[in-house]
Amino acid sequence: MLRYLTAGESHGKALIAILEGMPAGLKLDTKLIDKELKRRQQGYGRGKRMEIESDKVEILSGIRKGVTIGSPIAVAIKNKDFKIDKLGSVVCPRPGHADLAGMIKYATIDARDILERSSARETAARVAIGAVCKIFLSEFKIVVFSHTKYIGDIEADVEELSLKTIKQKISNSCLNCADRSSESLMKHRIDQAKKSGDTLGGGFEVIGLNIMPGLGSHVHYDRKIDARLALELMSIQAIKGVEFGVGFLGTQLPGSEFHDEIILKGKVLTRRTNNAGGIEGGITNGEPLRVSCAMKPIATLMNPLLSVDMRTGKVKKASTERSDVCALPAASVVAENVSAFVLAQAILEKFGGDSMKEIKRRM
Ligand code: EPS
Repeated sequence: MLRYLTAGESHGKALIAILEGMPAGLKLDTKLIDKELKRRQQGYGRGKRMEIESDKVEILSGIRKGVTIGSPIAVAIKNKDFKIDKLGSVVCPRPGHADLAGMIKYATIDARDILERSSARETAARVAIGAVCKIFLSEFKIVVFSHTKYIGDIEADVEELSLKTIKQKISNSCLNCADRSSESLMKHRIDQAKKSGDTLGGGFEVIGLNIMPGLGSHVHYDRKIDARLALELMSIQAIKGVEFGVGFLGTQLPGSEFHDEIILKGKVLTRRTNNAGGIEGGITNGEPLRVSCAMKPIATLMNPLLSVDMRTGKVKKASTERSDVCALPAASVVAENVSAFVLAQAILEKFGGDSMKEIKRRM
């Protein structure tokens, strides 16, 4: 069973992860992993940390001459900004961050012990292992990408665009957005938020192409692939909602407009629509995967909300930490990569195989 573990703190020595269960015989080009790591660092509205780090992966195990050998793949991303032991205490927990809940849980009045791990920096490790999974998926022509649907109150007008067009249009967008006119409005909103010491969230969609039917299963709740995707996506920092296909709004439609009629194109079974987002009964149905996430505005405000000083009990403004104004494009890169992990896991579950050769033969 493909599985992974991550470790590491935002200002610790490094972010690390171990991916166990990847078959032998997969060529790992670290440039492709570094490309995903770089994408995660980008996006209009990202904070100053992104000027310090230039995340590169070090593969510490599981390969020989650049090819997997079936053993656990350990990766590390070093922190240039390694200063965890020198950083001061954080005693006024930030509303919306893990600070106060973490302080209560771990019985500390210093949120630094919490935020070092709760920070979105951790997602660099998840992107590194997800990028390995994207390389695995590319062996089967499966492509996973994402695009920005809205930032704050500015929505991208992409309804009429085909998936192919969306994929083309996002290529040189600093907000991973397929609609140029709303992109400039989004940038303006981000500038406004920055000026007033505020932050922005938004929504994005992950799309998967060429995914074969039959991944996941209806037979048990924890084998449903939408449930497994939801877990991986919900666990990304700041994600407050996950929806598949036409999502929450779509559920207001009557069944006759919601469900995707089954049609024949020549000899090929296909659908007239894809409101389900490529999954029915917890199983992929051969249509493109479409899953959207809602991201709350970043919790650290440079114009902070009220909090309480945990040393004195006095009401005070929350602490401020260097932070992003908007990290939506970064979150969507993380979402692509954790989705790639779930798809790779489901493929290995269905087709099994200890080597790429064996899997391809079975497929
Ligand atoms: C981030 C690293 C962090 C933050 C940010 C994103 O680095 P630093 O704390 O040194 O600035 O910039 O994380 C948050 C804003 C947060 O609240 O988690 C990253 O690598 O994505």
